[in-house]
Amino acid sequence: MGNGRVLISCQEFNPRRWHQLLSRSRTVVLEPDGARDPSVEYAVVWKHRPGALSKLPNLKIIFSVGAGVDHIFADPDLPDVPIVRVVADNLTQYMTEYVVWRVLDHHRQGMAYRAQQARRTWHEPPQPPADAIHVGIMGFGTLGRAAAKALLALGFKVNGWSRSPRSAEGVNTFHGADGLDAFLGATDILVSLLPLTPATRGIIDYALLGKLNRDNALGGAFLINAGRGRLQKSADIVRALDDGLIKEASLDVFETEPLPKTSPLWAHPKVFVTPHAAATSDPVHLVPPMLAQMDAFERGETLRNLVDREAGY
Ligand code: NDP
Ligand code: OXD
Repeated sequence: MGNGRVLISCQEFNPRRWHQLLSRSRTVVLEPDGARDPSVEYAVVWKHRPGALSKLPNLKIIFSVGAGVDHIFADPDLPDVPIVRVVADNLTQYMTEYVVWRVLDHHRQGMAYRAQQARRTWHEPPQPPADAIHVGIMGFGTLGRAAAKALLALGFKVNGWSRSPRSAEGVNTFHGADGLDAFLGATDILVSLLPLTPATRGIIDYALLGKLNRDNALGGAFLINAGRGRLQKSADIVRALDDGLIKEASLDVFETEPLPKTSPLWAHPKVFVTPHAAATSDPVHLVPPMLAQMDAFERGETLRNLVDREAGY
């Protein structure tokens, strides 16, 4: 059993299974009892209450339960300790599946076929091949690069957009604000896998969607957002759909979650909604590497998958 205790601080999420698995090698405490515990050295968090970590005098590391860490930076009293995010094959695989599923559904005209089936219509529209379609991955990081590989294997053309220059075999890469318009103009199906930061908040708006390539084999542009809800302006997406800037959208994330029952996205015939389920954090796969990092840290080794506080991801 390692020495440093672990505080689990979560909202909107039941940490029972995380507690069980972490307890196999660490003493685990919960709020409110653990909130001021001087023997707590690690915090495992998901949307923790602002200020909840500020009373831990010996906190050494914050572990995010997810790959995204915007929920951590929402805390104005965040202690100045390293933050470790999730990078795990299991989560990457889930996200790759989601992206491939949604790209193929738009490419193979799933929405049109479902509408036809409801009308009992037997009609085969023209089907462009994958290599006629350019998928643009906005947020070309761990998840974006893995999805790109799978899409390339299916024959799609792939573009990637990141903050700094990146290269990947077979992918046409763009970066920075200066590269954004060229990236969008070369993209038929936009896949957002960006983190939510001050620089990316609200980036998916009407103007951005208008820059996608609509003159393509599918007869229009498409949006898939599995990054974060606050990257997008939902009202702009609805307007872009209604004005024909984009043909269809698959949305896994929303400005407000759960998506309010009153949202027009639920009933929009061109929108496919999933409840922030693209890539779930499975504690069976994510707790062992967390525990291994705690042990490695106590042996004086360097931490992996650290968040860059200045960049916000
Ligand atoms: P990474 O940090 O590995 O990748 C982020 C990518 O976004 C990088 O390529 C980065 O550029 C790029 N980026 C960041 N800021 C900007 C910017 N201002 N302009 C252009 N590019 C930018 O993260 P992951 O791939 O692991 O995860 C991405 C996001 O996916 C998470 O932050 C989370 O929000 C979301 N997510 C959603 C899930 C779901 O179930 N819906 C599940 C898991 C994650 P650079 O390469 O230069 O650093
Ligand atoms: C994550 C998420 O960031 O589940 O991992 O959204």
